[in-house]
Amino acid sequence: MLNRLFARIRKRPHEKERFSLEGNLPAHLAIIMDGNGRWANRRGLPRFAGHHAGMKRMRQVIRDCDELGIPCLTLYAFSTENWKRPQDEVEYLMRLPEEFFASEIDELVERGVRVRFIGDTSKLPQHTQDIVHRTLERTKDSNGMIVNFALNYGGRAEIVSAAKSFAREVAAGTATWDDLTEERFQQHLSTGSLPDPDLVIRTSGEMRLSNFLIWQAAYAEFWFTDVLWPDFTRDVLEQALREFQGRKRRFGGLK
Ligand code: V07
Repeated sequence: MLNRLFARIRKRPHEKERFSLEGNLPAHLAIIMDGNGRWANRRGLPRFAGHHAGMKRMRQVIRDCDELGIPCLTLYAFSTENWKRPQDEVEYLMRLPEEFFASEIDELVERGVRVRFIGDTSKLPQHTQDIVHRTLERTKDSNGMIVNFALNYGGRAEIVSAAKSFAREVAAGTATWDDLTEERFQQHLSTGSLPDPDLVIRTSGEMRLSNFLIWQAAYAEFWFTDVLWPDFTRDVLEQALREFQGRKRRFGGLK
């Protein structure tokens, strides 16, 4: 799976890389895009302006990751906890996928991006679910980078749902409890056959996992920055990747 992913993405001749990361890139980068509200507050803007700036930054980071050759990118767009926010803010957030789809889908298709979703999308407003389906439909024949949106995602809920899914196999007689291994269980998670994230980035100074990919990130490297998500430039991304490579170089031989 990994080699296939890398082979598909590897070096497009017209795209100059600013530094060589060959062989040392994360196969799966996961990002907690925090600090959009704070970014707006600091500028005296309403919170929704921060979310909008965050969406624009996300678009740029997808491009950056594609150009750098990162095969799989997971973005934590909306957690199961985010429903607790004021209703007008939640409504605004639920409109962002539509705006993103309207402005970005052509470029995503052009880049060959395969869009995936994790999380319980059945609880999203119907108009947001429609966008989810249209996005999947438009990118289903792509074979480039995977962009995985976590929408109404929670790691514990995902594990419970995987446990139920395996239990159903046992109830149906297609498995026995003796068949349950880590590998088998993992297949019931929403990330399915994707590689585990090897680097998790969280912006805005918070140093917690907050129920994000809690099973999958068991062996991940973590990189935290005080930079707020709307200010997460290519330079900051490259800094994270360089530090990731440094850690791999120092510890890789000892494993
Ligand atoms: C959201 C912008 C990014 C920063 C974090 C919170 C706010 C893009 C999407 C999206 C989702 C599905 C899709 C296409 C785009 C999105 C939400 C919030 C809920 F198919 N940004 N973004 N969804 N933010």
